[in-house]
Amino acid sequence: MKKQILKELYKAKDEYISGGRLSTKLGVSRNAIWKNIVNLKKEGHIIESARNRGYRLLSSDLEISQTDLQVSIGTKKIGKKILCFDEIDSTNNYAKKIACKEEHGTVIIAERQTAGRGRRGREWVSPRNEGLWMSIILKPAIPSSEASKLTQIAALSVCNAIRELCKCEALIKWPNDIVINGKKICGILTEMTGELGEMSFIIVGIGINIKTREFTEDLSAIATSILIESKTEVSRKELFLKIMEKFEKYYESFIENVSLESIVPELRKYSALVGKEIIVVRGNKEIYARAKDITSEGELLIETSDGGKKVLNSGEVSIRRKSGYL
Ligand code: BTX
Repeated sequence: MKKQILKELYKAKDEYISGGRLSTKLGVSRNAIWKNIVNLKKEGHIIESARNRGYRLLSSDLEISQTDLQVSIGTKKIGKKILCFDEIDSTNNYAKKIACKEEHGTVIIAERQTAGRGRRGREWVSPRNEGLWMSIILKPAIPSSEASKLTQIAALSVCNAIRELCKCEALIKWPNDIVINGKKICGILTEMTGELGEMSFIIVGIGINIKTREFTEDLSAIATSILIESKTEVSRKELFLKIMEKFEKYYESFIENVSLESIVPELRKYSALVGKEIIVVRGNKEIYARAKDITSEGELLIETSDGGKKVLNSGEVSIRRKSGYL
């Protein structure tokens, strides 16, 4: 009912729509309408209530608006609830704070992050309006050892969404980056909490450079954006909706089959590493190897110079191509 009311207010644009009209149209009492409006306001939608006139949706100042995304999204659970911020330290930090009381699938989006994080405390540069900086709260009943598979699900969702909407040759640099023409366009940070092999929630943080025209000197050698690569501006809203749609599909299949099998062929097909000479960096140790395959578990199979085979299953490694970042 909440979503239907939101849709009606959205359709009315800047006009007021009375409680009576809403109640007749949606077949519920005026009291039920009022209760749902209170909840929508609590969720952050900006709705004005005026005596004798009714309710009116006020447009948000944000370029990406919670209401706009929420009425447009077609998913069942992922992104059903969206919280948008103008500025935040890190969407992953915020998601962790609220995850206990929020429903599965809730998404946090910020126009800018002041302390965006990569893995192991590294910084993720997240300038205002230039990208999609977001985190998904997930509550799957799976053991913690399976959590890294959600990074693969997110990676394929972003990779395919970019391929479809931007006509760019996006590839997945296992385990957590998406690259175009050898430069990083997206990073994924999956974090979890839980005890004794059971987890209470997982946060999948996704950062995508969309409209950035220029990177700082230290990033320009390794980073790129969709605008730079495709020379066109993709709508952040369209890209967001496409990623949510794909993520939900892959996620549901993973939970249902307790396996990544349905997406492994595409993880292989779009791998930036398979067949390439790579350097695996773990702490200050470096292993020279050839990336051979993505396994049915979404791990990276490598062959070391002495012919030994190894499966890398943890995100706690960094991969470099022998020549530079990729
Ligand atoms: P990572 O540790 O694999 O990559 C971090 C490294 O990437 C940095 O050390 C830097 O060299 C480079 N880098 C930093 N910013 C950018 C950028 N905008 N584009 C390309 N390269 C960059 C990758 O970690 C995981 C990043 C996840 C980011 C999302 S954004 C939403 C969510 N909230 C949050 O705090 N993090 C996640």
